[in-house]
Amino acid sequence: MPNSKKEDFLNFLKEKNLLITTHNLADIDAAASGIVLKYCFENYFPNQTVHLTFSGFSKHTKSFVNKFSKKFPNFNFTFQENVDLSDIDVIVIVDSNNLDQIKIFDNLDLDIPHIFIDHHINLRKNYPGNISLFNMIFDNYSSTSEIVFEIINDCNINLPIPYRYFLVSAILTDSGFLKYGNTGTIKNLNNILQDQLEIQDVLLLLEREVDLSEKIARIKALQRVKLIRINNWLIGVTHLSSFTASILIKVGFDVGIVVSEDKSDYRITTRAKKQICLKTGLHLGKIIREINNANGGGHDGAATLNGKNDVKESLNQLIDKIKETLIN
Ligand SMILES: [Mn+2]
Repeated sequence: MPNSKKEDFLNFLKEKNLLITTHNLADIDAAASGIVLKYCFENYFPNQTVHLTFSGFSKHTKSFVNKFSKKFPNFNFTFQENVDLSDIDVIVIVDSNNLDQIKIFDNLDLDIPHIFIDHHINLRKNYPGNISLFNMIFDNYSSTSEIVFEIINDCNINLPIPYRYFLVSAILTDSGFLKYGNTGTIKNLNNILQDQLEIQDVLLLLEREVDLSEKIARIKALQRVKLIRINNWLIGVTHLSSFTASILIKVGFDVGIVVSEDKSDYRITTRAKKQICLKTGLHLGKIIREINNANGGGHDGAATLNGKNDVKESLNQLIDKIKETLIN
């Protein structure tokens, strides 16, 4: 990322009241990006107010926070649930570039000034309040935390150890433990770790215990999976209440699709192996963005769709578009 871009961004934020936020149910990358960026701004702009608001943490983030707090009991995870927006000058949104996913914008004018720092494919929606000149949206980064880390480096801020653990945890989760990372990811990891952190300690923080009911739910989801074969590619489609399509990939599918429904709301999570993306040009994020009457996006090998009422229609569109890519 060009240095001038970071400089312009930091200059613009000078002498302004700042608010940092992220998408609903913050994952580890979103939470780390927000918390670490707040630390950075507070040190770089010592005379400014910096607020941080989350609508809540995801299940995985909560279990991570529990373990992390045992290792670092003094670490401050606090954030505001409600912020008085009347004296906020700029909102910095991390790990999303879609205002539909940002809780505080539910009842807000979209023209309140905001900037995105994100690694998801750019939606290019023209929000009236977005100061797009300062957006830092780079989909060649495997996590937002890496972009945040580069900003911190530019500010010459020496990040305390717990914050480093948090960033490394975020990078490892979002890069699928480097499966979706690149050489830049490894360089960033090395710069954060230095000689002060032990990577095995980070892995312990990220271990996830699966409870019995979740195990049973997964097994049942596998029992009712529908198999679609296109040439030598295997697509698996199933229903499961918690959103993880990666179990289908582990079993041997090239593309996994998991549908979760809650009353009229539904969510479809998709995963694809790197192989199939490289060989066929499959890009789940792009396909999902083209689906009518639903909202979503993501990367080539991982993307999510949210919608209401018409789950069958969206699922059919999705499967048809995947088939089209694989047949050609
Ligand atoms: Mn992320």
